[in-house]
Amino acid sequence: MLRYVTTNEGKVREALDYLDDDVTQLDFDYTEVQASELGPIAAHGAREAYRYAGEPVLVDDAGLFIDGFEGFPGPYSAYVEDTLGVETVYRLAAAELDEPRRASFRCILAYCDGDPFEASPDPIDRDDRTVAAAHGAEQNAEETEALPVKLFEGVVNGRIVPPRGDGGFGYDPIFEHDGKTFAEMTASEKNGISHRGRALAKFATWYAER
Ligand code: ITT
Ligand code: NA
Repeated sequence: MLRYVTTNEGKVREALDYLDDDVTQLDFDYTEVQASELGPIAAHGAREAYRYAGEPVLVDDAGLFIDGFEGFPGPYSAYVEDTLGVETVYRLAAAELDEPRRASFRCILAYCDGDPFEASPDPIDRDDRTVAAAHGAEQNAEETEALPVKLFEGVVNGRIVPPRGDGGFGYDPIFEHDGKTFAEMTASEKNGISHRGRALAKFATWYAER
């Protein structure tokens, strides 16, 4: 059975649209290593979650990248949502940036099942490895780092707008794509074009062929 590793119910609802009934949520809060990109965070999370679960795992790491803020909040999106809140992120962008305030949502899915397969090039560089090893000290850090991980990326472009709509979750109300915010879209509309939907479609194709 495939475990979708996240503490976020919103992600699970979207993922289940792309994956069959054989998938269940694993509510596991893996260590988020500090990195400027999502790949290393997701890869480390997938290895840690696989060691924890002993079953195939798919980790979903996502974030909002605002162009005019050099990608902020990016990998820190969850922290910034919890501390400042989405509305404040909009107000900061409105105060500091000219229209159209371009941004993108990015999602990286990281798959690990302990089997050797053609893994993605390891996205964790040497500095991140040290951090990851320190966090995973209670496990066998070296063995964990050797686990192959396959990454799938999805990106969607849009712009930061005043909050509209009450669907979705997180930053959806302030992210507009094609005239609608993600929070104004139906679940299937969002899933058809979103960063998560795109990454899930790639994963589902690869997984079905295994
Ligand atoms: P897990 O790490 O347990 O999966 P999380 O919510 O902390 O749950 P992330 O670390 O990936 O997830 O943080 C992503 C942040 O970006 C968080 O604030 C989410 O609300 C937000 N986010 C992710 N996907 C989103 C989406 O599709 N729409 C709006 N906001 C999203
Ligand atoms: Na998180």
